[in-house]
Amino acid sequence: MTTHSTACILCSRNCGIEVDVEDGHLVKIRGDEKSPISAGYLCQKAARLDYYQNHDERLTHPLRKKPDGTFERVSWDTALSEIAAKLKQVRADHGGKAFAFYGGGGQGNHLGGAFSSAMLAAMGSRYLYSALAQEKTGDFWVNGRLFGHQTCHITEDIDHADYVLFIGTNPWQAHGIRNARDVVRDLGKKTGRKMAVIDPKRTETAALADVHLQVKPSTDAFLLSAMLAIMVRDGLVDEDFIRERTTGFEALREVLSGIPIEAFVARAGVPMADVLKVTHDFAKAEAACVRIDLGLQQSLHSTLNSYLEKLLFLLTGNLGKKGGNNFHSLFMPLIGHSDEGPKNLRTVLTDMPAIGKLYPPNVLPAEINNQHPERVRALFIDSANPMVSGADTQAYEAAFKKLELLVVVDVAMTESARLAHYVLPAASQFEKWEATGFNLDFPENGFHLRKPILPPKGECLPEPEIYGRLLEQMGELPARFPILEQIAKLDRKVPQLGLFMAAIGAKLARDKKLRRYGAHVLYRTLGRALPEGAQAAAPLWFLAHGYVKRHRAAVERAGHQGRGRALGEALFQAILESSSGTLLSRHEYTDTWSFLRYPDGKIHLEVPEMLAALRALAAEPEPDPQFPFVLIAGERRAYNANTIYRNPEWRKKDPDGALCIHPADADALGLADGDRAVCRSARGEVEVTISRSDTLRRGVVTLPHGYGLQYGEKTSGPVLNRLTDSNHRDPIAATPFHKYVPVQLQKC
Ligand SMILES: Nc1nc2c(c(=O)[nH]1)N[C@H]1C(S)=C(S)[C@@H](COP(=O)(O)OP(=O)(O)OC[C@H]3O[C@@H](n4cnc5c(=O)[nH]c(N)nc54)[C@H](O)[C@@H]3O)O[C@H]1N2
Ligand SMILES: Nc1nc2c(c(=O)[nH]1)N[C@H]1C(S)=C(S)[C@@H](COP(=O)(O)OP(=O)(O)OC[C@H]3O[C@@H](n4cnc5c(=O)[nH]c(N)nc54)[C@H](O)[C@@H]3O)O[C@H]1N2
Ligand code: SF4
Ligand SMILES: [Mo]
Repeated sequence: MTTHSTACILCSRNCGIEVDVEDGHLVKIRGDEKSPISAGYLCQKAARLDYYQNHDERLTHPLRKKPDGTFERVSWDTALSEIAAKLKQVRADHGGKAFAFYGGGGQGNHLGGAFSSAMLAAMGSRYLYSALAQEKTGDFWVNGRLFGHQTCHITEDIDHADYVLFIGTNPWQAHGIRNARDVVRDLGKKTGRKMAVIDPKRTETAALADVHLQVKPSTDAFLLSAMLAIMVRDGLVDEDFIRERTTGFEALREVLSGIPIEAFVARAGVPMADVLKVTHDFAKAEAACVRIDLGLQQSLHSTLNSYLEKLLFLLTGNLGKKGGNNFHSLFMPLIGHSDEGPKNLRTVLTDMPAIGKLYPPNVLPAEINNQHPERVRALFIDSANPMVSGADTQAYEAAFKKLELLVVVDVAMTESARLAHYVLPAASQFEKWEATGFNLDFPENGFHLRKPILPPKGECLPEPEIYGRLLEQMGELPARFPILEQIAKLDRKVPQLGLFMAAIGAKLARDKKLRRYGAHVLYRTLGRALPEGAQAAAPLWFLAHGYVKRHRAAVERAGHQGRGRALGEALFQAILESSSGTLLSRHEYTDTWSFLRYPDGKIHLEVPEMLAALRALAAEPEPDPQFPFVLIAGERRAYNANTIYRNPEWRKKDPDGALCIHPADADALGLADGDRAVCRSARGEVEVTISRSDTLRRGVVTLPHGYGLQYGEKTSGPVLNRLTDSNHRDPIAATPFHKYVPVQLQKC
């Protein structure tokens, strides 16, 4: 038996874990107390990670689809040379934009993304589709407008806040914040700190809150605009902050002054007294912050919601201070900035621009399944399973069958992989060097480079090898760079001299085409000089230098030392050496202002599209009564973890992913616990098992996401996205309205 430090890969927190490994199994998993980020914290899901590492649907060899629809085993050389030939043919016949890439990283594996993104460059396409663009792009768009750049992402300093407002998020189950259960439990103790929750369900988090505003689903835009209007009416706005830090408040004030507060609060279905209390307590708290997630981002008015929740902390002056909301640094560039001008490449059929350099999964089926000469014909999917996780399973199924080339890179035989022409087996996150790019904390931000703790199964390869070999087959990348390799070896002995930096800089200046393959060049040069086979970590050297350039003082405060370039080297070295993760930076609260990207250094509160959407709210019709229930399609529960765990045996309870319904609603339909029922939307239907729960409002039902996965011959739980429609989406970001799916129910 051996013991190793690594991380849990099931959610964005990537808590540090210590694992005992025996005979290829993760036999015992403990929280890693040496982690500077999670400090030993774990939730119940992590203990069962062996179900991710070892199961019957793990891929072990490259597979090629035969004409009869079954797969045959082929060698890596065969698979990659055939894929390369097909890609070149598509590029020659239809142009590179006939190629799209979906995914490139899941909940914990973002190192591979540095290498897979080269595929787009090689093809000359920018169509990067990502799960982030089915939840967060409305938020990124608003950030671009308010703060001047779509990468200005907000975090919340819950540990130091006196008042925390959770909207549309259940950290108890979903986490998303550091050591969530400890933090929420602590807030729930009557210690003088307060928390309020806005959620249609009395979640575990809501049950601990001082006030729970149990809103009607998808009425947050009404509720939040009423709260903002109350702030204006009752003199709760921080006028000094508005004057010093913002522009455009007058236009906003005018719209907010016209909000019919009583009518909007009534529409949200919550008591006015509670709304007043939350608004006043939030505004008057010494330090307050807002934490949001899918309940706001995947419900009606998604992008508008992202604007309104930010106004809560902006109008009360809670940005850029201890216990408030703040910007954070990013070590890995998970998103970029997409200019809204004509340079932004729009999709052919749906006319969608990129936001944060990402395209929304909701438009992909339409972009494939059409007769336009410039349609998407070749697709790579990596670390994602859109057949199950994308809205509108039926639309994906029809679209994927039309593709001339579908390649899936995954660790398991997924529903998407079953439709592919080639399936390429990736080494699991415990079989390779890996890291998360979800380092979104402030004032302290950390990074954890994880070492492999097991050898790859069968012929599995890490992503840097898969994509590197493919680029070689395409004639895009040489296998070796002998001179740079030599210099890298020398450089590692005396990195302070910056020999390698000078050499690679000169090489890339001479050979401009190579620049797009920077991660691969580093992998093949510096990577070979790194200790312990840490080849895949080579791009982190570049990122470390970039990070130091932007945040030198904060990096020094985190304890790293070095003059000039040496600080970047020291940071990189610390990352390489710390098996439980390292602190990257320790910011001061006032640093927040340096993240703002408008040349005037201000927050631009006036966003015309958002003000128009606010004005339009009052005239919005009430929901269609044809469907008596609103389904919240995709709840986080104790036993789901996206589509990462495939073997259903990992679950200790809720094997069917039951539909939760209020007992009075269940009685009206004659439904007892455990009964089966058909849940029908305008798009499709699924069979469900009933679970009665008085934590819900009347008329609201919920289903978990991440079920409906095939394992052997069995599929456990509903294929939720058979109910959702890719056209039921936000007008700006095209994010799906998963939290508002009108449905009917009928006992089987
Ligand atoms: N256990 C578990 N944890 C996970 C995941 C998982 O699959 N399982 N997935 C991870 C991922 S990818 C993500 S993005 C996060 C998501 O994390 P969360 O967004 O926190 O999780 P959800 O349960 O999807 O939604 C949060 C809450 O929104 C509420 N809600 C629904 N509709 C509305 C509404 O109209 N208004 C308001 N105010 N609230 C509403 C729901 O009742 C729910 O309690 O979780 C991560 N963590
Ligand atoms: N109706 C509804 N649909 C939803 C949601 C909802 O709430 N409701 N939630 C949405 C959200 S927020 C998200 S983020 C998405 C998530 O859905 P996806 O974007 O599909 O991502 P995951 O489910 O995390 O799937 C990850 C895939 O990566 C594979 N994988 C694991 N490790 C590796 C690795 O090292 N390399 C490679 N190449 N592959 C690996 C897994 O086997 C799995 O197939 O689902 C979305 N779908
Ligand atoms: S909070 Fe997330 S990363 Fe941490 S143990 Fe739970 S699932 Fe894993
Ligand atoms: Mo997500």
